[in-house]
Amino acid sequence: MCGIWTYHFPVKGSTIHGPGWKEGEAREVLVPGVWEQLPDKVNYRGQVVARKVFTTSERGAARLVFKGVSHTCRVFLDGVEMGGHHNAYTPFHIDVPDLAEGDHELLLWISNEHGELSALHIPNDYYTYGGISRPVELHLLASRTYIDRVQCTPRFEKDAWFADLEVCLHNLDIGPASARLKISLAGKEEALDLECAPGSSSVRMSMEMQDIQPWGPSRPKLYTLKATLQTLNGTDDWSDRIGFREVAISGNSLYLNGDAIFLKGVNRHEDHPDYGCAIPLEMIRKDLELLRRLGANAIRTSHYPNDERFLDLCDEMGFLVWEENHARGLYPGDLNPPQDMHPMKHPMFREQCRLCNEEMVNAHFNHPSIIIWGILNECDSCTEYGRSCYKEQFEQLRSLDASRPLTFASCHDGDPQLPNSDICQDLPDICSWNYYHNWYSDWPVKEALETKLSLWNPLMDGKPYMISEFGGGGISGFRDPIRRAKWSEERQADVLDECLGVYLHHPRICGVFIWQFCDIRVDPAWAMKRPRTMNNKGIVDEHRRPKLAFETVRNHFQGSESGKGRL
Ligand code: ADA
Repeated sequence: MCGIWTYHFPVKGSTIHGPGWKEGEAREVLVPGVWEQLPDKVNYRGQVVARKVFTTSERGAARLVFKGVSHTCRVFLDGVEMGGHHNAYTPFHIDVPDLAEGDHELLLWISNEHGELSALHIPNDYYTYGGISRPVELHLLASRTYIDRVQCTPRFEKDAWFADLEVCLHNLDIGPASARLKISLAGKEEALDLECAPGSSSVRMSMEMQDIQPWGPSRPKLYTLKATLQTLNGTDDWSDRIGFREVAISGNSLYLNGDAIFLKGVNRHEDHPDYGCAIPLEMIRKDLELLRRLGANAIRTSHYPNDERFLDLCDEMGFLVWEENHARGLYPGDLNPPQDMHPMKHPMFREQCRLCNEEMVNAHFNHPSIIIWGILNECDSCTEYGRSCYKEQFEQLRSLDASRPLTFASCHDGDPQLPNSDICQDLPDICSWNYYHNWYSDWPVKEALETKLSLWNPLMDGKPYMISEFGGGGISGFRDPIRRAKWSEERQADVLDECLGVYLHHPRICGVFIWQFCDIRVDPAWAMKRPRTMNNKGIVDEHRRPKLAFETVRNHFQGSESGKGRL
């Protein structure tokens, strides 16, 4: 269902509700694609109806799968409202129990407006685009009882690999359905006869494997997991790729398949001047090639779940990923704001986070590249209310996936005895901090780090400790080799040189993530605070042209093979 869609813009000053949408301006957009790719819509914040006509050759059950629509949408099929979704960065689907043969009209009412629709898409230091930003799929179901997904947790025990599976099924009928489930993986076959209850159900099984090659950065071996569900009215099939690897924590170290690892990472936003957040697969691959050339082994999906095609490539190329839910800086500023001024008290905040976490983990569970789940970047981890939100979400993530460590990036690193400081460092498995000591202040990196460690080590309880953001701005092309003035490429390289010289060799640190991969567009509310109205902390510019800092980082990342656990 990718390809040319028509985006209908409302008549100026009106909104798009009801039949009025047809009077609007109609523009062709290649999907995945955001309307900001149209030069005259580059600043459009509003509503659009996206329209696609398609034809089916036979009648039957179907499933419409949307990998990402930015940021809020309602879905209409042949004039009937079928459902909707909030949040641009997680997939959702619409079941169509009985889709007739013939032509169909699919309409998506889409909004990228700020305000009551979304607690998570707020004016921010990145841009919220508008449109169908990730692929759309139409699945014609051979059976009204089908396989929703199979979640595989790899486990290494007594010198053997096991695949612990949860097979999630869905029965569209009102009565139970008898079915025969078959699973195949790495030469092993299992079969099971089931009674599938109406609605959603799941069945668990474990397979002991032979001759498995583990997945890891240097040898990212992938296996295809296949499942079929045979019922009286047809056979549904499903497949995905998995990798056998185990992530563990012991003391203040992070382990992959029993070896201590050090994460040499970069934060990456999904942003490009030609594509917005709807980055084509070839461009994603080019970003990852640049990161491989940099000598990075890890990527943080700041600050939202990423396109699954990015994760597929990370699986294939052996990158390690910290994937996080969608939130940045939901912090009230003063700690006793009026009820409606605390962004985490937006009426939809807790439900939209719950859904984002559930959709992120369920959709991306099998990616071996994801080794850490993160939440709530620089949100309110300083008040009892904020703590209740962090606690609730960590509990939810642990119930969805007990196999991966959890973290969140905090910037509230003042004196823990004072208000406005973080009170949540006991909650995550890994403690992660965003430091900009030698950019937003002139505090020398080593002195700042030792001061922070002396304050916070007792509260981090010996857990792994990462620097999840650090760096500085460099305006692409502003060279100043003598003065090395702020915002010059030389200064940015110096800032990163000082940080990496300390962080890569400190025994208490198990990973670093540079802020950030590329320069990005930001919301107008932030733009006037930043040169070029952009966030210029990329080590490449928005067109992926390396700055001086790129080589500085590469020398550090390539040169830090020494020392325990440096991958
Ligand atoms: C914060 C935030 C990032 C970015 C960064 C910056 O740490 O997490 O999204 O805004 O600051 O560039 O200042």
